[in-house]
Amino acid sequence: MARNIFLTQDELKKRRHHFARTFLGDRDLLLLFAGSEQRLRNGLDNVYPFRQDSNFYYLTGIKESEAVFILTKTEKGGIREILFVQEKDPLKEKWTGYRLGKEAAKEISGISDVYYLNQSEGIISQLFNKSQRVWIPYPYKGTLNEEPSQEVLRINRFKEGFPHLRFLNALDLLKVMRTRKSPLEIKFLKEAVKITKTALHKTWKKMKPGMTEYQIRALVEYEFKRQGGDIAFNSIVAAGENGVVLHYVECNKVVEEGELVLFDVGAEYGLYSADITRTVPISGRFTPEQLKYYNIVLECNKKVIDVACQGTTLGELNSIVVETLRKRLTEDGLISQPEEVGKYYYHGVSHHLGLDTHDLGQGREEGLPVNSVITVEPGLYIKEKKMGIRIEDDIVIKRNQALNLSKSIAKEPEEIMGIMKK
Ligand SMILES: [Mn+2]
Repeated sequence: MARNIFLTQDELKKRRHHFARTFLGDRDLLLLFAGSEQRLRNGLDNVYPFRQDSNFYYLTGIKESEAVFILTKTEKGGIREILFVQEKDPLKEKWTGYRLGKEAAKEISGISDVYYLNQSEGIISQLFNKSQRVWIPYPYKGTLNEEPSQEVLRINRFKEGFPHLRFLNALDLLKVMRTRKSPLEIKFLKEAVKITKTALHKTWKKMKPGMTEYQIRALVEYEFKRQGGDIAFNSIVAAGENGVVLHYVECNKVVEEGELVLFDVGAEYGLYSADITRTVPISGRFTPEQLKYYNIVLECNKKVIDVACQGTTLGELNSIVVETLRKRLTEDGLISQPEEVGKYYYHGVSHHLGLDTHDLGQGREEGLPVNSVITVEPGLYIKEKKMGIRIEDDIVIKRNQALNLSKSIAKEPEEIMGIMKK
């Protein structure tokens, strides 16, 4: 399997043309920045592994950092696409690896106007002078620590230098496009799910009480990489009580006999992300109490998948889970008032999935379109019983039903126990 997977020129051109035709007015311009290398993981020159900005990748197919892309219309109503990439630099390339240069960038993106970055200021100024509105997707990442990112500083400089321009948020436009997946995108997602499936099933056969969460996580991640995938997000392997923490990533506990282990993991393939959760008993058998609660979560998962289709909203899907849990947990006696369900289930059931694990997509109250891809992940977190259960599948929305991409990843208790028996 080839490690270097690219989107096709055809697909990229289609996306850019669609964007320009649908959203760009005559004196509009779309401006995208590639991600920058994130330095200082620690020390002076230890950089984080680079991963392209998803919007930039979506329209250009370019995985290299620092690039800039502009999409605008010509005076005759045609489309103009311009890409700026890093200069070739034999010395730097000896240290930090090859740069694409203009020719390879043209080849990958299908954009014929490719320049080096040192020409970008001049060309951007010319285009800005002829434009009225500039669409930029923001916020760019780097906002977690409240510091303005490099891109935000750049946008601020543009605002000062070109006061006649109106700057608008392109995320609102990109999210309409990115919500609906093309056949090629669904193919990549299927591959990401397939890699995740193999990793989970192989890991379940090997794991046993006494292993640590991080040893089990290593088995999963080894399989992702062995199959040519990447790790889409910080893997969660949470045993016993740790399963009630939604984004538990420490992974340093020894897994004890009889505990449940919650895996929320996803391979990335061609920059598309799987996102799968399964909860399995370390000892190979569910206890009767674990099984009782597991089956309640499984019921919620199946109900949502049965109902999801074109036009349903993420909000409606979540209500199904809340209603089902209210009913079942009241019957069980775990809760006595319907509101108490919030103590044991405290997130939404779905999010969009694609280039980003929490993908850019339409809002919770908008009807889902055909070929949108979402997760279905009901959960039940009972801290006092040291039990966290979540079952997550990835589905494609169709006109009258949903297509479950992760259907073949075991989730029936018998099936899971069968795999664990080896
Ligand atoms: Mn998820």
